[in-house]
Order: sequence, then C-alpha cells, then structure tokens
Amino acid sequence: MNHDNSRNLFDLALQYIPGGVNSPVRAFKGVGGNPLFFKSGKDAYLIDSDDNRYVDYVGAWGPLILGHLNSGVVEALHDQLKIGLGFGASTEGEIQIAKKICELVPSIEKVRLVTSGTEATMSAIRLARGYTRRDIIVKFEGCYHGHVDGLLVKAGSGALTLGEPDSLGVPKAYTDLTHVLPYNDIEAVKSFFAEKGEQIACIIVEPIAGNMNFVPPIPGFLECLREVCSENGSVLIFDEVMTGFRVALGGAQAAYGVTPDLTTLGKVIGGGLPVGAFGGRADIMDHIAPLGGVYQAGTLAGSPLAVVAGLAMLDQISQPGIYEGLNEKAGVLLAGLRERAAAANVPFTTNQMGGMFGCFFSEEESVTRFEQVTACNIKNFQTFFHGMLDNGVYLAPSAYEAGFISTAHGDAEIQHTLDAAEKAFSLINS
Ligand code: KE4
Repeated sequence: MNHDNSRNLFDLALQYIPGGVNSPVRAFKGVGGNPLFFKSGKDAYLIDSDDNRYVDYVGAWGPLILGHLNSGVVEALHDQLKIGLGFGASTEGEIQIAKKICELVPSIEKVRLVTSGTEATMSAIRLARGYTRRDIIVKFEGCYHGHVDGLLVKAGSGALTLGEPDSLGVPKAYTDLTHVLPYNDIEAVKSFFAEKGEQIACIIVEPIAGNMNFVPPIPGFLECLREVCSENGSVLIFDEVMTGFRVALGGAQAAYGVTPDLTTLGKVIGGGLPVGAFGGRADIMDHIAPLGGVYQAGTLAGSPLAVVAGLAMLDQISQPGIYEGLNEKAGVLLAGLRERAAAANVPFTTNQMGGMFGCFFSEEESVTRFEQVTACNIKNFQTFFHGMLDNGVYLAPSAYEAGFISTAHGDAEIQHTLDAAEKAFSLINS
C-alpha cells in the first residue's frame, strides 16, 4: 500500500503539532512506523489520505457504534445546522438527552453534560471529594480515566502505550492522594479498605478495563468494590466512558448487575461529537453548582450539535436486537481469528462483550490481570497490526486498546478481516 500522502502530511504536522498528532495514541508509537492520516469514513470503512480503504475496528475509539456517517445522526445534524450551532444557554435537547440517559441507566437519577470523558471523570472525582469531604481516591493499575492530573498514575491507554504510565508535570501532592491497586485483586481492595476505608472519598474503576486491552472483572470483583464503598461511605464511580452503551444498552453495570453511585460517560452519547457526562444518585449530584458547593462548568457543555447527534445515536441503539447483533458478529469475528491463529501456531486469546473486544498475543487461556497484559508478545502484535493494515484492516495502533465492531460491519467485512488475518498471522512465524 502506498502511504506517501500520509507521510507528507505527518512531516508537515510535525512542524506545528507536538508529535504530529492531537492525541498520543494516534502516533503509531505502539506499533512502529508513521501514523496514517484519514480523510473519510462510511459505514464500516475508513479511507486514508492515499485513498487506501480499511475495515475499521477503532470506530473513533468507541463512539461510532453505528458506523461512520450513520444517516440518522447526519440527518439530525443537518436539521440542527439550520437553526443554530450553540447559544451558551440551555436548550430543550439537553433535557431530552438527560432524560434518555436516566431512562437507559437506572442508577443515574441526575446527569450533567460536559465535553470529554476527561472532564467527566475529573468532575466526578471532585464531586465525590466534595460530597464525602475526603481526599484519598482509589484507582486501578492499567485503567485510564482521561488525562486528569490525579489519575495519571499507572494509567492505561496512551500512557501505557508510550511506556509512561505516570506523567511529568503532575505534582507529587496530587498523586499522594491517589492510591493504586491491582485490577481484579479482591484481597488487596479488602485489606486497603480495612486499613483506610473511612478516609477514602471514592473508587473510580473501569467496570471492564478497556485501556489495557480488554480485561473483564473476575466474579466478585465489582461486587467487592460495591460492598467496601457502601460499608465505608465512599463513592463508587464506574467509568463507563468506553463501556457505556457499548457492551450493553445499560452499560457494564447492567451486564454485571452492580450499581455504582456515580457513572461517567462519553463517546457513544455524542454520536461522534465531543460529549462527556457524569451522573448518578441525586443526593450526590445535587452537590454540584449551582445547587451545591462543588464547582463544575463548561462553555460548550450540552452543545446542541453534540446533543442531537447523541440523541439520534441513543434512539437507534435503544431498538431491540442491536446488542445481540453486535455480540454475535464480534463472536464470529473472534472465533475466526482464534482459528487462524491456531492454524499459524500463534499463541492468541480473546475477550469480548457486546461490540467490544480484546485480542492478546498470549499463551494464557484467559487474560484477567495487568501483568498478563504486559507479558503479551508485543512483537507478534506489531507484526499482526501491520499485516492487517497492509491487507485493508485498521486495528487500534496499540496492544493496550480494545477493538470495536459496529452495526455497519456485515458478513463481507468480517470475511475480509479473517482473510487478512490469515495472511497477517502467517507473517509472525515466517
Ligand atoms: P476523553 O477525554 O479522551 O474523551 O476520555 C477519556 C477517557 C476516560 N475514561 C475511559 C474509560 C476512556 O477510555 C477514555 C478515553 N479513551 C481513549 C482510548 N482508550 C481515548 C483515545 C485517545 O486518548 O486518543
């Protein structure tokens, strides 16, 4: 495949943008080579700046559950563009999407819109601290909750991809208040809370860890978090920016039957436009300004464009059968990948829920711990990534990211992907 235009655009981007990208994980540092520049997308496909076509499993990192340029979302945007881009004042649409979110996620009694997942988690943490009047927070190694100062500690996603799980520029005073525990380690949670429980403002957790690839909670892990938070008056925050409306209509909390006190959302609820949200128990949310003393604000919060796109997305994914279809398609894809890996004698395993999945170049039967993720064969992943790219399949350019399938992926796209995988796996032992 010819990537001359992407190469030229990257050289130009490097003159004006740090690292040539506006978000580190796009830089291909996790796979080697230069990042691609894309110019369009339609349904399950992306077109890059050299007119190469790919079946896309990144989906803008999760939002595009209905594929690129979904007609319902585009139509809603066209209608909104005729009447206004934004007013810095309230609109009816904000009530509609807030109501829809509260209906679809029962634990959310009240919700505040923001413009990114980072803003959502930052605000939820501040709210938990303001509500409990406590400072210490708990997160888990390998989880990523956006680039919030106090959460850039042993973080996943781009931080892990670049091998910098802790960031420069974050004062020690901030990270001293963040306690990091191993994901899925029930005993570690119990002993930490036995010692410090009454000092803990909150736990923030990805109910499925999608930023160290795809690591599901082991039985009892989420229930343990719920129990220790209830016992100690700490706030349980499920960061469902990635899993919300992705793994199930009510998110991972619906799939696992564990109810958090607060939930953060993003990605899917914006239909591809910048939206985040945090919401949960009304008695906690009512501590947010202007009602309560926890300040939080945003110029573009509740942007009418993002709201109509999000509403069009939520209306469509609320239809019966959507998640069963995504689950089935992802299941067929992953079974096919496992078959082809085995045929090529490549150690390979997968995890999946709904339209979200993870692929690991690992001997492990199942991957449930951070150490198992970081022990995966990175070189095999990199060879596979480029083999797939050269055969028209675009995967996340990092071994620490999840994959996403959309309603626009059909049998043809899955077959194309499996045919590409057969070639890509064969490169590994050649
Ligand atoms: P944003 O600020 O990037 O909108 O959301 C931060 C965030 C919060 N919580 C979870 C669970 C997330 O996955 C994210 C962002 N996800 C990454 C991909 N793993 C965004 C991609 C990127 O950083 O470019």
